[in-house]
Amino acid sequence: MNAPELVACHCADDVGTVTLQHDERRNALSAELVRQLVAALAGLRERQARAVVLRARPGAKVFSAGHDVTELPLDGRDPLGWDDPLRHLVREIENFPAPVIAMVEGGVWGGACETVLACDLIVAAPSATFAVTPARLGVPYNVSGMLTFLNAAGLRIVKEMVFTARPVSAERAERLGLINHVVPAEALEDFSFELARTIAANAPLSVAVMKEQLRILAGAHPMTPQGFERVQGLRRMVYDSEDYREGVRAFLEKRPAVFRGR
Ligand code: YXS
Repeated sequence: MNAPELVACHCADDVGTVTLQHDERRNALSAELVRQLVAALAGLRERQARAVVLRARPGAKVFSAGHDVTELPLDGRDPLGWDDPLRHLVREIENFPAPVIAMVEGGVWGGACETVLACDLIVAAPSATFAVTPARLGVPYNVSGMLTFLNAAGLRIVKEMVFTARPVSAERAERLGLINHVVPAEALEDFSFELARTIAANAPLSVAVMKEQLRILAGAHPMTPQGFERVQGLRRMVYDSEDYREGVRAFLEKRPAVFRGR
């Protein structure tokens, strides 16, 4: 039996549209949904799409609930290792040879927040909110993920988002430069696709190379081997902790987590 279609993909006038449509799971970034998303991007790369709009269904209350918590490992493996679906998705967006525009309605949670911030442009309806949630679950976010946040907002804003795990409104996100535009919900599609068509009408090679230059420059942060190993050791202490297991279990049991700092 084929897997249900969790992602829809369409391309017209050199602009691709990828729609998340796993509403009953609030578009949680499960391995299967990410597989379909990555396949959609591969198809658009084949078709040489010159811009891509990534969206949920019109009127969505939740753009994406983030990493699929039921797939977070509790056997001592790094929950955000190189081959984790979320890491794979972020790299696919960053490496896609044309701008990806996140068109956001509703809540963006956890790993979905990083996914949206890894997009090249973000246009949001006033209903959009952005929450970075590792602290809510006891998850030790990974280094490249933290760099995605640091490239999207100033250090103090990143600290507030990761320490509180509280959603940031679209209005405040725009004011902080976290997103490009907030537009009324009824204008969101026209605005986003007009932006996409404007990009698609420009020289695709120039746009693609400038995107890649900016990716390389934005990722050019010195970190010594000792520094990286220290971070990985600290992260292992977290994902080996009782608090991490408690955070995941509490989510699955639909109850508040009780963290004891061990
Ligand atoms: O109870 P059923 O079986 O109907 O399933 C419910 C939820 O359990 C499920 N669901 C999820 N399943 C797996 N992973 C998720 N992230 C997830 N989120 C939701 O979807 C069904 C409907 O959810 P429900 O009833 O809660 O919907 P709602 O409309 O009342 O509330 C929507 C949300 C998004 C506010 C709520 O579902 C929620 O708070 N979800 C979790 C948001 C979150 O904390 N995401 C972070 C995931 S962990 C992650 O991304 C990274 C590892 S990290 O944390 O490091 O950033």
